Amino acid sequence: MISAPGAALVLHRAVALGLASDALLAELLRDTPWRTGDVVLFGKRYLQPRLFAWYGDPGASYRYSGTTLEPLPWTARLDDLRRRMERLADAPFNSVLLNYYRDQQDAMGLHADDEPELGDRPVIASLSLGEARPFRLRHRHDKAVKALKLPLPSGSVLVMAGDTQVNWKHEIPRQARPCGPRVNLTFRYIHPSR
Ligand SMILES: O=C(O)CCC(=O)C(=O)O
Ligand SMILES: [Mn+2]
Repeated sequence: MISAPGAALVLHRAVALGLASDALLAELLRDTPWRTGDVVLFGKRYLQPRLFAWYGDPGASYRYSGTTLEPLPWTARLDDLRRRMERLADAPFNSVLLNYYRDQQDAMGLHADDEPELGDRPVIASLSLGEARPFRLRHRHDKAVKALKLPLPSGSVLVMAGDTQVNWKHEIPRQARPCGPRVNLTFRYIHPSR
């Protein structure tokens, strides 16, 4: 449990993934059709300093710039991870966004996962593999609340729930010091009809 006013954050360290976290990282780096491009996903423009891939159930598509980004079908590995994350977070997931931060220059800007497709109080399970990049959280409404900096170790899962997205934004800042690759998987539930 991480103490942050108006947020529900639980960090699980060393979660059972079915294989070692470094083996899983190597497998995902090798097998994922990583892409980049001019895509807006969850309100963020994806000409980004990182690569990504989007998997999910057939209905869990995301509309952007008049187009629909269809999810790739679940691989056996990602489906197995999805079930593990559902048990851990006690919530259903029908999609996963993979982000690949190749080195210290790859990053994700400050944002909240508060798009209507995600529903009002989304449960998001965030599995980190590889380099333990700092995950920064800032309160959206109260400047007096101190920012948080959580290193997310390889094999850890951060579950964000409750009003976390209403009250906080988060980011993976660029780093000055060289670092190795990191892959993050955010398991989400997309409401197809919204
Ligand atoms: O890489 C991370 O830990 C965060 C990813 C994230 O915030 C997102 O995909 O929305
Ligand atoms: Mn996010």
